[in-house]
Amino acid sequence: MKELELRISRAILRNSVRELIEYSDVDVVIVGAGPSGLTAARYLAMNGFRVVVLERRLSFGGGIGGGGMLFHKIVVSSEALPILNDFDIKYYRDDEEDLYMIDSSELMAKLAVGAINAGAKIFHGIHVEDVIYRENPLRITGVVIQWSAVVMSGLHVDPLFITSRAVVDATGHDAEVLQIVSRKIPEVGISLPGESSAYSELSEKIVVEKTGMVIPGLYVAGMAVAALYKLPRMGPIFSSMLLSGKRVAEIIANDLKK
Ligand code: 48F
Repeated sequence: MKELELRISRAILRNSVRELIEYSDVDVVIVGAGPSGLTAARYLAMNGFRVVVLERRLSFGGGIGGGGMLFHKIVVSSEALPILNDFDIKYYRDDEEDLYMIDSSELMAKLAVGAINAGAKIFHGIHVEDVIYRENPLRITGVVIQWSAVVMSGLHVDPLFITSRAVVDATGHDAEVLQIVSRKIPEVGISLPGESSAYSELSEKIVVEKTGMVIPGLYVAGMAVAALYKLPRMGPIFSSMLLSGKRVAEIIANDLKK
């Protein structure tokens, strides 16, 4: 019998590499495992699409964990309750306001469980550093990936690629994928003004309305929508993040089925 150390290592390498090869070509790449990305992942996977979520950190939930100024409660309005029910997330109504309360830990955990149980694959510690594009007609056809540890080390290491029929920028306030596209493919004409100051009620509405395709193959959801269209920020009310994730999933499902 070989040493256990060798058997452990070979089992991890064999299974990880097999899956990385399997997920090197998918229907949808979602960049970011925050609330919008995880919600989109569940609804797309439930619809039968092969979905991979790439998250540069070693955790789920993006901005959920910080709650509102580190308090452990998240707020949603009644519009998001059907999504909470779909994910089996517990909530209750505030004593005084028509707002619904969720523990941030439960929201993070159950959004991730919901996405995974629906069949989405989530890889942690992978940083999306660029996109793949083709001309005539111009289209985004995948992403360029690197280990987050390599990015943090500052070493010069060439990346690898994942091809897909759709890429979703669900990277939050910085809209990192859109920033890259606006800088590196100027001919697509994307400019990124960044979000505006707080106006929660307005922002909750328009973020969902403006969710969708940016250019063929590239979609935007969550706070990245606000960065793209200079919409106000809304703070720790998360209805529009969940609704935006669901909406982008519906739009992509419709586009890919054509
Ligand atoms: O920031 P994040 O939670 O985005 P979101 O889904 O939700 C925004 C809210 O959390 C909150 C808010 C709502 O009221 O204002 O901020 O729009 O999650 C984005 C995730 O993307 C990851 C990042 O680590 C985070 O978990 N991410 C960002 N850039 C990259 C990335 C990248 N280049 N590659 C991989 N992951």
